[in-house]
Amino acid sequence: SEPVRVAAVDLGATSGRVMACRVGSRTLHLEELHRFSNGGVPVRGGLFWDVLGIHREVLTGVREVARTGRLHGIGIDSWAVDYGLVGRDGWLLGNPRSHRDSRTDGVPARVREVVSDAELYDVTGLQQLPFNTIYQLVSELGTPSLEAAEQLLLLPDLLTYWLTGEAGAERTNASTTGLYDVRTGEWSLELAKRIGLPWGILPPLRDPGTVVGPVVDEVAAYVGAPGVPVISVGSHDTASAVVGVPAGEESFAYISSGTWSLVGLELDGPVLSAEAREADFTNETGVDGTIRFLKNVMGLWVLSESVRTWADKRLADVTLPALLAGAADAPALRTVVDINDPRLLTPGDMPSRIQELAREAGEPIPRTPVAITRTILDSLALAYRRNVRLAATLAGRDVDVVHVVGGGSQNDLLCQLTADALGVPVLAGPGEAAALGNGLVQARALGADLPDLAAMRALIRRTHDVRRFEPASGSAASADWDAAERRAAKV
Ligand code: ADP
Ligand code: LRH
Repeated sequence: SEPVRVAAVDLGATSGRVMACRVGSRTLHLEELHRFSNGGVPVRGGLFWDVLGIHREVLTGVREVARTGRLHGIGIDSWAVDYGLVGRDGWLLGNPRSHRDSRTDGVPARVREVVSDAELYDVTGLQQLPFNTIYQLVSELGTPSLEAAEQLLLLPDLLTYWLTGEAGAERTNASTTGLYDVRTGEWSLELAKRIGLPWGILPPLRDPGTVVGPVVDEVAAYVGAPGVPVISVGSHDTASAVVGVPAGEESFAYISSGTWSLVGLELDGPVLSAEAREADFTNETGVDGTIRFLKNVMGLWVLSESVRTWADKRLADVTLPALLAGAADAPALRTVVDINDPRLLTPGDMPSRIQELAREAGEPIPRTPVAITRTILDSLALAYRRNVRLAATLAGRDVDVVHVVGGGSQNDLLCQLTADALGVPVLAGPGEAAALGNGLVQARALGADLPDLAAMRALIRRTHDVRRFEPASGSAASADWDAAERRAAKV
């Protein structure tokens, strides 16, 4: 069949990009045509997204794709859980908040008084993250905007609404809200009613891979592409990234490594056992009815926020390449901390927080940017080790290899540490797995012969290089990680 060329819009919490993705029967090509930086905007104690700015960047990028060739479709994925509220007249009510805003402090405990954690997990299968949409909404109860809200639109759905005029909720992202029944694949209206949320604002659900509609006239005129369809993709960036994992027949775990690290397995159905709940694993819905059984690990956010802090202090040589080169030569596993400590969630002076965690844990305190960088990477690898092993045990699976995708797959030191920590090979790349997953799902909706995820992944393997990291051999290496794990467990 004819190759298709689509715009894959992939919005991360630290950067957004618009790619031209060309998909043929034996070819798959990604071209980055627009990239912009993204981040929370602090105002009056709140942390917001500049959503109109993001919309404008999306339009700029899509126009660039249209200017440089044919444009057959547009698909948008972004980070999960955050949303805008839309009023009766269709206008956005207020500015969407970032999940790193502290307005949800104490809210999970209030919800727990009405619905126990066990009941909640049994319906939604989600990790208890304070920023899940359900908690953000509860924090808004009684506010003028929630009272006036007619629809809740998750961020990629909101941007899709502005492109097409069609409101809806794409399933992979809906599954991150805490209001979605992971077994039935529908909103849990009963849950919403029990905690007093206005359940009528939850829009109709749609599957990834359906055509939402053509762009509205104003968008068509701006990008110069009348009638081009917007296609719903795995609109949760992690769902698209997992589509983009170039796995074959092997028993694999994945780490979608960006601002967050999402560490887990692809399964056919959810694991809702008490053990999975106690281990705080999430069951998010993937493309083609799969389940993403994973743990949110704090991720490279801790490093990027540290770099930002050092840059603000005008410290010399604190660029990422210099820090990583230094960290590669620093002593291994000297200091490990609990990288998932909730104090690392909000923006701020990350290096001081890392030092504080080390002090509390009785670990040597890292003093220099390089030492702190090494502590972050060792601690991330340790968290990957713990959670890949936990996922495998909880799901009754083996793991022979770990695929790392996303920006973090370019961090050689972290990939090697991950292989060493787990004692299995790491396959790193593609760095833009989410954009590939986005483009492939669009291509299929437009008629490409990609019947299932296996076919999509085979095409990625054929067209993209993957780098292999072998684990360090020898019992001394694994004994070091065992000892570090015991130290971390005492934290
Ligand atoms: P998101 O989509 O969440 O914004 P990305 O997938 O773009 O995140 O990953 C961003 C992270 O990837 C950065 O914080 C950085 O740590 C890492 N990264 C990106 N490029 C490189 C590189 N060339 N070398 C090392 N790390 C990199
Ligand atoms: C990664 C991600 C992750 C969510 C978080 C809010 O970008 O979507 O899967 O938990 O952002």
